[in-house]
Formats: sequence, C-alpha cells, structure tokens
Amino acid sequence: SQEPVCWEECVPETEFSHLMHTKPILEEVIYEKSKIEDMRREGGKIARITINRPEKRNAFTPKTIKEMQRCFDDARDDATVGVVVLRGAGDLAFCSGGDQSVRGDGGYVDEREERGGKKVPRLNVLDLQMQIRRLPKPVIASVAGYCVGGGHILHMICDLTIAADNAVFGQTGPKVGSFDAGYGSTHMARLIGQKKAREMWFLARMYDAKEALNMGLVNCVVPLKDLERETATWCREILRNSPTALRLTKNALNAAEDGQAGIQDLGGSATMLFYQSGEGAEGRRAFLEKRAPDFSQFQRFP
Ligand code: S0N
Repeated sequence: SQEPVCWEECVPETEFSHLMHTKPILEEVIYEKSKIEDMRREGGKIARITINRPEKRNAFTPKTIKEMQRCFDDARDDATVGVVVLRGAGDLAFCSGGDQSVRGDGGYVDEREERGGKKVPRLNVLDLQMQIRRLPKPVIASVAGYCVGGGHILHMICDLTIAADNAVFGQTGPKVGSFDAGYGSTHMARLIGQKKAREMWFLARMYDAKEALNMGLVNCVVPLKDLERETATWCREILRNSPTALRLTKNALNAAEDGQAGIQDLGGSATMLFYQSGEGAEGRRAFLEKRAPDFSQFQRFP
C-alpha cells in the first residue's frame, strides 16, 4: 500500500531500567516503530533507527553505538517487528563514520566511561556490525547524502540498501588514519569484487549513487523525495513474506561468508524449529515422564 507509515517514538528499556528513578532516554538516536491496525493484514511492524547527529553529518560516538545497540536489541526481541530500517537524520548524511573529535590517541572513547581513572578506547562499532549481521530479521539501510567511513560499513552490513539520488559513498580511512580489516574490507570484496574493493580503499574516492548501483553496492536508487516512501514499500513487501523463510535465508547467506559463526546461527534457527516439532517434543516428554522415547512414529525423510 502507498499509505504513509505512522510512526510511534519508542525508548527501549535498559537492563537497569527497573532500578532507575528516571525513564531511560535516547540522546543520539531516534527509535520508532510503525503503528499498525491489523497484524494479519500488515504482517508486522517496521522498527526505524535514526542516527540523530545531523550537525556532525551523523558521525557516531561510542554513546551513539550503545544507543543503537539497545534499539537493535529491542527490534530483535519484539515479536511484532518484522523488518528494521537504519538511516540518518536529515538529507545530508546517512552517517559519516566515527566522530573524529572523540577519537583520542588510543581510539574512540566514551566520555562517561572510565576504568581506574582513565578513559578507555573501545571499538564498539564492531559489536554493532555483528549485531546487525546476526539479527534474524531483514535490516534495510535507507541512505540519503554522505555514507562514508564507518558509516559506509554500516550500510554494507545491512541486508539491503535503498539509496537516494543524492547519496555519496566512500571509505575515507586511509586519508584519516583508520581502516576496517573485518567486514569493511572482506564483505565489501564479496559485494563489489576484489579489484573494486581495493580501488575503494586504496584511493579513498567518493562514488555517487548511480556508480554505487552499477558496482552492486546498493539495491536501488530513487529520487530523494521518494526515499522514505520507497523504503516503506520494500518493508511492506518483506512483511508479507514468511518470517522463518527470511530468517533462514539470511542465516544461509551469512553462513557462506561467516564460517563457523554463520553455521552457528543457521544451526540455532534449525534447533529453534526442531523444538517446535512433535519429534523434538517427544524427546523432552519422554525424559520428563521417565520413559524411553518413541521416535518410531516420526518419518525419516529421504
Ligand atoms: C562527510 C563529509 C564528506 C561531509 O562534507 P560536508 O558536507 O562538506 O560537511 P562538513 O562541513 O565537512 O561537515 C559538517 C560538520 O560535521 C562535522 N563532521 C563531519 N564528519 C565528521 C566526523 N566523522 N567526525 C566528526 N565531525 C564530523 C564537520 O567537522 C563539520 O563540523 P563543523 O561545522 O563544526 O566544522 C565530511 O564531513 C567528511 O569527510 N567527514 C569525515 C569522514 C571521515 O573521515 N570519517 C571517519 C572515518 N573513520 C571511521 O569511520 C572510523 C571507523 C571506525 O570507527 C572503525 C571501523 C572499523 C574498525 C574499528 C573502528 C573504530 O575505530 O572504532
């Protein structure tokens, strides 16, 4: 349907919410869920996470990443959510990577966090990348404006990317003294090929949306004014499809790249399904009833 999405702003609980006297807040991220009237008709909700630092072209700090992690956790755990959208506030940037002003001599530091009186740098964006990668629901990057550095890696980690025609993609690392030797390099090479990945990193050039589409970096390019509507259309199409089929397909596509960690996710989904079967239940029941299990009633498929 072309109906605009109605959004409801949410703040995920934290582990310690029950001990706090004030409600948990989000300061660098906006978290919303679509309002739906009929779960059966609409298939589920869209969760939308917006990096909200437009004055810094949505550069992320350790705090931004922590807030995003809380939102992605909530989107994973909320059974009514079927798809997640990641985007940046405003039209000028999806995300410009790590905030260079909180990068100390040892890396990115969280102003509030100290260990033994010292600020400790931590690469927590890598934890976020893994979280998006392992989230068993499709995650769509909706990209307007600059999508560079660590921000470019975030869009590559998302399952799909819808780009506005003003989007600009690039890795700046070799210019500003950083690099990503994880997914940022290896997954990129799977997406666009070894030669192009080396070009993107070694030259640190910027690519417009059309070039990104030709390279296989994004799924489609739409006029900026249509970005939100097109993203909603893709979400709604996904929401109509089988959540389990989507989950296992994401697991399988990841497993082909992620080795044992990917197989663990695929295996976890298989176990989840097996627990829901009569055959799985028979093993549990037999143990609780202190009898031998009878698996003879279950078919051995060819
Ligand atoms: C995005 C660019 C091209 C936009 O240019 P434009 O439109 O001309 O705007 P500006 O005037 O340049 O910017 C507007 C204001 O925003 C500030 N700003 C922009 N980007 C950043 C940023 N990344 N950090 C801090 N501030 C930023 C500008 O300073 C300006 O502020 P005012 O108005 O006060 O002057 C252009 O802005 C640009 O090139 N930005 C920098 C892009 C960049 O180099 N990003 C960092 C790349 N490195 C990473 O992302 C590290 C990745 C990472 O975290 C990581 C990855 C893997 C493994 C580990 C790690 C890790 O280190 O944790």
